Amino acid sequence: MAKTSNNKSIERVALANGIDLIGVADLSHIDGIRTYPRGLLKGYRYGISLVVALDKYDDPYSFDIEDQIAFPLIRKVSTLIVDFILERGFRAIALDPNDGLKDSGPLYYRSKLSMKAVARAAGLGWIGKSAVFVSKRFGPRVCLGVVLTDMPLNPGRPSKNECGRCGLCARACPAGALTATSFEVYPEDLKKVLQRDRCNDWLERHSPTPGFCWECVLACPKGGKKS
Ligand code: B12
Ligand code: SF4
Ligand code: SF4
Repeated sequence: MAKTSNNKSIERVALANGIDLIGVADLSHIDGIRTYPRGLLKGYRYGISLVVALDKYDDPYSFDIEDQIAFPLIRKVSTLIVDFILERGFRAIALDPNDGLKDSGPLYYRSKLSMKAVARAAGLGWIGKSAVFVSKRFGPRVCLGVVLTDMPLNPGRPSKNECGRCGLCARACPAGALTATSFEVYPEDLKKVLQRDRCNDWLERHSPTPGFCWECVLACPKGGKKS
């Protein structure tokens, strides 16, 4: 009963402040995942996944919607949720939605924790052949946040992969960075699915709007599209 009311209270805080979808992952479902630091998940039982849908904004893919709108919103709501949980005597920390570890070198492609993995374990969707998280409701056109906590909560059930035989994301990628490889939960070897250097190189040097690209995301037929 306490768990259910905790879920409801946190959901209320999130939805009232602009988050479109929220879910709870039992972290045992991502046991063994790489984190920085290594013991990041120690003492936490749940990952609260926060989803901001992008289609609802006017022309969201023509400007840096992540830095200007979605990430600031996720930071604000993550802080509200952390405060709410701390006030009730439990532990909580927010991860930054742009938590890449370094600007260059071997840790460039690493973050403290994969937010896609938490969103999948929460039952909000799956990791697609595009290597991004595909939400059941909004498709992959979303940005993600995560709050870790030990507050008693009811977790969701991890989702199944629904990509099937589709491969539209790979066909749309201007950098040839995606291979359209099938997998069920997550790719054993991410390099076989996404060539990160190709993607990153496109983002940085060739994209018409330097720094970002949404082609694989926009090609995906999943989730309700605005138009
Ligand atoms: C570094 C980074 C990049 C790098 C590398 C991408 C990569 N996949 O590694 C580059 C610059 C290439 C990049 C590109 C893009 N990115 Co980026 N990126 C990140 C960042 C900061 C870290 C990702 C990371 O940790 N990578 C390391 C690898 C190991 O982890 P991963 O791919 O995330 O997750 C894998 C494992 O966790 C594993 N896994 C899953 N479950 C489990 C369970 C267990 C037990 C285990 C062992 C493993 C496992 O499978 C996952 C899929 O491969 C995240 C934010 C975050 N903290 O998640 C945003 C993030 C992934 N990016 C995002 C976006 C939107 C993009 C782009 C569309 C560009 C853009 N417009 O901003 C492209 C998409 C490229 C693509 N097709 O994947 C969004 C994705 C939203 C979504 N729908 O999923 C995120 C979540 C940012 C956010 N806060 O919203 N990105
Ligand atoms: S973000 Fe662009 S370059 Fe990177 S995988 Fe997607 S379509 Fe390809
Ligand atoms: S475009 Fe198709 S293959 Fe790619 S993530 Fe979406 S459903 Fe999966």
